[in-house]
Amino acid sequence: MDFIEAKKKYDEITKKLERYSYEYYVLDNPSVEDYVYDQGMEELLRLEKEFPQLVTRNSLSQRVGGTVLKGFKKVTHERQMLSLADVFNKEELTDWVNKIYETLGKEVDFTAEMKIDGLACSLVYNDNHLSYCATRGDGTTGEDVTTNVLTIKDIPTIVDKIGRLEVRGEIYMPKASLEQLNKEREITGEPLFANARNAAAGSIRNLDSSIAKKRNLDGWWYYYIDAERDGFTRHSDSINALDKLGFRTNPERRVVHNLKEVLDYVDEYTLKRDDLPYDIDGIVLKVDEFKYYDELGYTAKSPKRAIAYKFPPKEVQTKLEDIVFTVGRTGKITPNAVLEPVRVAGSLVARATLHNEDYILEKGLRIGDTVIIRKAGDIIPEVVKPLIEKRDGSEIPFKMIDKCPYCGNELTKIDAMHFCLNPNCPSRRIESLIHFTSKNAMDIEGMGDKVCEQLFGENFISDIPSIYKLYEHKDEIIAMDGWSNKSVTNLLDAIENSKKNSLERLIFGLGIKEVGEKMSKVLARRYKSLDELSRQTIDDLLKIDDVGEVVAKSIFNYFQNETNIELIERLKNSNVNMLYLGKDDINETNFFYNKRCVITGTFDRYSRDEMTEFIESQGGKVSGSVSKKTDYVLVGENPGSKETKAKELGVTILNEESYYDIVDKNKEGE
Ligand code: 3BA
Repeated sequence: MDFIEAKKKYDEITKKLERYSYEYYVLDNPSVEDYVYDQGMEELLRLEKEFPQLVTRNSLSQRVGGTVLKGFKKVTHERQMLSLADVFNKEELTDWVNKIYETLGKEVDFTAEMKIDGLACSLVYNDNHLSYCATRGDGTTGEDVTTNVLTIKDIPTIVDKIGRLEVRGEIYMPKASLEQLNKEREITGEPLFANARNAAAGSIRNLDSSIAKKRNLDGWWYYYIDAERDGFTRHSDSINALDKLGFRTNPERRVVHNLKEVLDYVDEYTLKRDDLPYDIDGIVLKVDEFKYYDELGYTAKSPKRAIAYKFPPKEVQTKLEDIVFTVGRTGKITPNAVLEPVRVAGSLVARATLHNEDYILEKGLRIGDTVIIRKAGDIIPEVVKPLIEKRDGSEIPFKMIDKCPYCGNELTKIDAMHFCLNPNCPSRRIESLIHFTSKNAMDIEGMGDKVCEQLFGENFISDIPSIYKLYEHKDEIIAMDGWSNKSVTNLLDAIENSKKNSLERLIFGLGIKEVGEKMSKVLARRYKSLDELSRQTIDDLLKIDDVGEVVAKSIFNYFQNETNIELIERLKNSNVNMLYLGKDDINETNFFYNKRCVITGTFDRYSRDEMTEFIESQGGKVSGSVSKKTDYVLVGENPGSKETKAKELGVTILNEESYYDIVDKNKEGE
């Protein structure tokens, strides 16, 4: 390879890795397994070795990684949060150990510990009190996630330690909680978390702290910064001290004294890993005695005193028997792999999503192929690749369908996805039923996807209004397998109760394109009845702040459509409530009525989302930047430049206390 070729390859891989990294750190939603990233990185490093001129200050190899999100207050780490270098097999691990021995001129002890699959965070205490908790971010700057972290039990807020104490570790979601959460998300139709890290990160980096509270998170604390200053000489001693101070420290840690003990520890936990109640993705080894740290030094990104041994992913082979298509509520066509059932990471896998046409073509899958299957994060089955050497010529190359498998309608391609845009497609109708009954829409308990599918399959329900006629089939349902008088009665009661829901649930449940949960609330609050909403022109709708052309058109078109008009009429005839029942009545006696507000800094009692919701419920508006039109700037702790700007422009400032007074007054009035 010449330099030009290498440079081209180098740039290509960099671009790919940057995308993976963005998906991982910013979206908390990686499209590939860690090892794909690792492989790319390895290749990059190989190229750099061969062509050192490739390395620039911007090279991935020179960056620590991660990105800081908007929304949380930024925190600069007093000590940079570095990364851990990785090894992927026992040979590389052995080399690493020997290198340490060589550098130091003797054999030394290591602490071996679990590599928790979570989100690295730093807890900072001053004179006994927790000051804040920050995520790692890009290593230099993280996000202040204190409010969220305080929802986790067992995080000490007071410690017996004068002066500054900084403790780092990993916040994670136990396996059982992740399973439960994904089960719930499956029912409500939300995307599943691919692994424990994403789930933990998604919870901690959510601006709404009530989410973190519900998510059952925990922490393991593995790094006592300034332990040496505090008189400790070994990592293991410092962690024991953290334990005494009240931090949860992982009990699997152990001091190992030589290479054999290192490798035995790895073997032991390769087996025990599945029995732990939390996910680990490897093992971390750290030189135990602090006195060697300086001598060992650092690479651009990580301290040489520590290494992560990463477990190989669990993969199995099976046959790709067929590729079948499902149609989602929006008409999106998803190809799915039908697999010869195999056991992977503890459960039987027979299906795996193939996402879209490009995904299949990129992997070059053919029906009849022997394929490698893996569970991304031990949860979501994924087809990794075909084994080309196992082909016998009978395999059939994949061809995307051009007609809907349910209604025969011509498909429309938008970006990489195919859609069936026939609103009457039977498969879309069933998805629309599932959506209508789901938790955040009409919340009809006992009517999840399976039940919807069953009732639809039996022709007891065919579209949304027919749900309210289900009672006509009561006896027939009772007679079906798996149903009893009681369970059918419960279901019918739940359906009856849903008639009383407030308008926003109905609007969301109708599944109008572009109208999500939040928009449904805005519309319900503004128009108070479905009739009023249905009368709005595109221009009327465009007057709403968060409504653009696309949304306005979609809402307008929905109410022009004959099928939809008839559907709403039938719902009315079944006495489904079509009025907004929210008790916040917006009027000019409200403090924030018609006021434009800007929030800066953190407030003890409320998250930013809660404050926004309150101000909006009073008829006010919250915006991001201070201008002459701003009525109030709400200033919490550690405000940003917005406070200065407010003073400059002479905008009224409300401090924490005044804001709480306003909220409290409002409560008294209720
Ligand atoms: N130990 C992650 N870094 C870790 C302190 C060093 C370190 C980790 C570790 C650098 C785990 C990089 C992010 C970071 C604190 C920097 C562990 C784990 N040790 N057991 C050696 O369980 N995932 N991650 N965290 N400082």
